[in-house]
Amino acid sequence: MTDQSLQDQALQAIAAAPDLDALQAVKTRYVGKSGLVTKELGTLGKLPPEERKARGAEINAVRGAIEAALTEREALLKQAALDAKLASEAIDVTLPGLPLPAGGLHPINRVYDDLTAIYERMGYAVIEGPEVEDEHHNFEALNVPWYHPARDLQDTFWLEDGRLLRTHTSPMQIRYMVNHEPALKVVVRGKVYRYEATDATHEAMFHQLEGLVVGDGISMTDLKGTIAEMARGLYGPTARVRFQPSYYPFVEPGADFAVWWENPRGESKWLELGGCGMIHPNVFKAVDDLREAEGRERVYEGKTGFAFGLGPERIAMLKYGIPDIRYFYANDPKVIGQFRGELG
Ligand code: YSA
Repeated sequence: MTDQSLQDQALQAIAAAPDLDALQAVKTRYVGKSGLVTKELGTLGKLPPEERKARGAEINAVRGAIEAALTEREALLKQAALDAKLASEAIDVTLPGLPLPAGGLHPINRVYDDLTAIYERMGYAVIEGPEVEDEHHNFEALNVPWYHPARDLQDTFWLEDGRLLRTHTSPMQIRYMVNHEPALKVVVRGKVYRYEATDATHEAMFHQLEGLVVGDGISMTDLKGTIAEMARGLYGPTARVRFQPSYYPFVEPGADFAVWWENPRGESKWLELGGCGMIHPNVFKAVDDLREAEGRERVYEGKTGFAFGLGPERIAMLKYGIPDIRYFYANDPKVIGQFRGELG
């Protein structure tokens, strides 16, 4: 092969090399240790000395041309590889972002918000209170002495220091009256705890809404009107309420109340919501005793008032079609994921 055709062949192969690996193969084939051009240089030793210089210059010219083409092609391919990498990693800042899953209000908070809105419209203050209570506020001051059988109705989680997890929101009646003078209207929202076996409608931790109204000349009629107004707020203007006599030591008389519940699918039933009644004089006396012990005036003797307590879980179960109370607190994304955004 002539020098010229060797050079032409090499330059063609260089120009045709599609990437750096292919170019490296071409380099090895022509100017590598045992490449075609290198081999040609190896033949110089066999020439007569006077021809060597000229022949050496010729082969080196071919080698120089090939190496120059290799360098140029290598720079080109490197740039192309870099351009391709940059293009593949480019970020299109005009593309819309990935949607982030939005949180939502827990069904119990939704029901609480509905209930408190109803009571705020009627002029009630909305408060919360401590979940760790003492025996006096949870039982004694509510006319439930230690020997009273009603204590068994609310099995208690006791703490090692003698305090307890409140079994209902009623102790806040006492705390609020000790710190406020009548007339007053207040609702309490918060968690309560009972040491009891759980089933589809009973949990060891659940919620209550407690209402308390104290003033002069407050009667059972006011209580019934208030519960009826709440029922209308929850279930519309034709909502019906039922009262049945019941016993709670802190009220006299006491009652349980239920609301007639129906949904568009034609299901309906009496929904037992909670207990209520006219505040027992012993509760007012216990409040005045606590006030006196704190150096405050006794102001509750001779006052009248009513109270009620209900469980929002029952309302939420029916409203959202949740068949088991335990779903509320199991944190299963399949359940709570349905309460994202603003539904219901
Ligand atoms: C009664 C009279 C008043 O003047 C003031 C308040 C009350 C209510 C009283 N403190 C009380 O706790 N009554 S209760 O034991 O019957 O509970 C009230 C409501 O809480 C029940 O009607 C029910 O809706 C709910 N509840 C009770 N135990 C529950 C529960 N919800 C879920 N799991 C449980 N284990």
